[in-house]
Amino acid sequence: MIRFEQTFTNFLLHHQEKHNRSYHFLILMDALISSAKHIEHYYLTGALKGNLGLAGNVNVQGEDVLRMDQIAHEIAIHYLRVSGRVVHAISEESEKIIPINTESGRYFVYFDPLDGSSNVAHGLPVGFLFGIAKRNLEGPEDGHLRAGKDYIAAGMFVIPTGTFTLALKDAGTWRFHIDETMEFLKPTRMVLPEDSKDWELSFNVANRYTYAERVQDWIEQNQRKYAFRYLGALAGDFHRILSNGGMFMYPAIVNHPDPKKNRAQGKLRLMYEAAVVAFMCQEAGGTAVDETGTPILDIQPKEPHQRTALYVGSKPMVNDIARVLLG
Ligand code: FBP
Repeated sequence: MIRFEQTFTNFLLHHQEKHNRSYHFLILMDALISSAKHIEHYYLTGALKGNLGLAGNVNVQGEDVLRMDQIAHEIAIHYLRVSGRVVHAISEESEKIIPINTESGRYFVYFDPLDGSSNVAHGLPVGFLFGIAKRNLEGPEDGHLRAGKDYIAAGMFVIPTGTFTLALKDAGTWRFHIDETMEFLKPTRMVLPEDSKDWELSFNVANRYTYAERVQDWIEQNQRKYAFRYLGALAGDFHRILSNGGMFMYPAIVNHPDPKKNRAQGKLRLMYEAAVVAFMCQEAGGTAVDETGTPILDIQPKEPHQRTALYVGSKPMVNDIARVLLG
């Protein structure tokens, strides 16, 4: 007896039908999936083709651009363009907002084509993160930057693991696995486990003594309760949190011995990193806040590459540190 699993396309078709929605979103998702498969191919062959090194220039964040960052960006922009469904896109690898189908487009796409740059040179897991918002179809559209709470979907591909996780507004967070025919299959609803027995704590321990005193104190009081895990790529670390529960955090750096290395605004980017995992976490029963205890999804972005501190995961744990942050 051959065992057949539901495909992603079939899953989304039924979702759209059930909610009386259009086919436009399917075309956009097809573009994102084609991008991820293509990026995964380049990443898997990166070492052999010598694509895992530096590109030789610096991005808007002042960071050395990796050859793979450029390749991943180029691939994603190509497929978003040919989808004909995107008004404009914001990419970690482009300083400016990228106008695409400004008249006929229906969605705004905010993405990080290759998240986890410190893993690239080693071919270790990285992520393709994206958030999607919809243009105003009832009236004039001014193209303003959307807060996470206005996203209609957000997702991530953990590359090269063949896993894809997608959250749909008010419809949950779903994980899919790729099969030998390169099809994403077997929709599995992700709900953060209530039982804290497997909960994990994930942060860059090297930064521990650069955090605010109250964050350091919270870590001191709580660290022995949880297993500690850190992959160094948000997509990979959050992938674990979605399965096991717990919290991933990238707090503000405010006590660095070299003041030039302080990051009072946090490191991660709001629109295509923090808000993406916050949206998926909320649809999976969790929550996410910034350094002031403000919900990440409520933060109205002022500029495309705005940074934020991030605390994301199981509600009891995030709410516990949020109380400390709120002071
Ligand atoms: P990039 O998008 O430049 O990779 O930065 C984001 C990121 O790599 C996250 O994926 C990860 O959680 C964090 O930065 C790791 O930072 P650090 O190396 O300081 O721990």
